Amino acid sequence: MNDVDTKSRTKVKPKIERPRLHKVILFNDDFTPREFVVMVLKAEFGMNADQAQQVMITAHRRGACVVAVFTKDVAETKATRATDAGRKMGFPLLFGTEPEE
Ligand code: NFA
Repeated sequence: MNDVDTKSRTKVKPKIERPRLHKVILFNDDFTPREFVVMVLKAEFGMNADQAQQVMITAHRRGACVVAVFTKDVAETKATRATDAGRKMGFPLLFGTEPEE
């Protein structure tokens, strides 16, 4: 075993890649009350009142708004939880995810 050369003479460049991040997107609808959207943004995404209001009103005016970016698993879990919070109350509130470029 001692005479087996295990030492690589070729330099291997350690290629560390950060995990791709995924956006959580809030979509507008005509039914979910504004205050409820703000409440969900605060509860599920840790936003303060001003941040939540800004994201809600942007989605309301433009049709959709990026809420935040996370790793894939976290983005999907949060989007599901936030969407379920609306569904539980009978609202069509929808959060989706999308990989960042
Ligand atoms: N458009 C909804 C309303 O006027 C509010 C809303 C904003 C819903 C953002 C979903 C997303 N009650």
